[in-house]
Amino acid sequence: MATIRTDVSIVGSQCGKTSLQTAFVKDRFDPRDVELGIWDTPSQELYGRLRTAFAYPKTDVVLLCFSFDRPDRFEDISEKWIPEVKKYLPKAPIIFVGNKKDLQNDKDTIQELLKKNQEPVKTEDAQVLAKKIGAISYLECSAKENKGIREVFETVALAGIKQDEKKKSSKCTLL
Ligand SMILES: Nc1nc2c(ncn2[C@@H]2O[C@H](COP(=O)(O)OP(=O)(O)OP(=O)(O)O)[C@@H](O)[C@H]2O)c(=O)[nH]1
Ligand SMILES: [Mg+2]
Repeated sequence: MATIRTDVSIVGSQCGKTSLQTAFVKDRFDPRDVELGIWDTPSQELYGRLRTAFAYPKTDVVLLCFSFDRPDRFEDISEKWIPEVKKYLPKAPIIFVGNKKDLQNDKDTIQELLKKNQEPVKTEDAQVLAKKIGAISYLECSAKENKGIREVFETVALAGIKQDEKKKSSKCTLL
């Protein structure tokens, strides 16, 4: 079987994107038949052009991430990332990912957030948002504990295969 190339952009506000891709690469796991091109995008505004000019034009699948210990950044998903992704990548499937799962029940994190009258992001809230934004999957992982990383990239690979099939079948229709 020919190798399918899937490019995935990892986006989200300073939430562990680089750690996620590093954990995956270290694991050296390569889903069979899919060659993954991983675009670990910088989230800061200063680098917006790096995402839109370099990463997005090659993107087949989007990994949209948040982190459990930053409930104050959770709204960035609807306010910043979804509008940007829908504008530049209207056809790309979105996989919604909760990073730093280890901090969701971490005592220190809970205590620190409580001081600001906040609490870690709840799984149920993330599931609701996943539906609202039309994500094809919602997954949780921890790069620190190396948990759930493989599943994230397996889901990317499967989405890449589906995208590839779609592209091929639309080409056939044209012929
Ligand atoms: N506890 C915990 N910390 C993590 C995890 N993943 C990343 N971090 C920490 O979170 C911080 C930010 O991680 P990065 O991977 O640099 O985040 P990023 O999304 O790439 O940030 P930008 O590139 O600035 O957008 C670092 O200090 C990491 O060590 C995790 O799974 N658990
Ligand atoms: Mg980074």
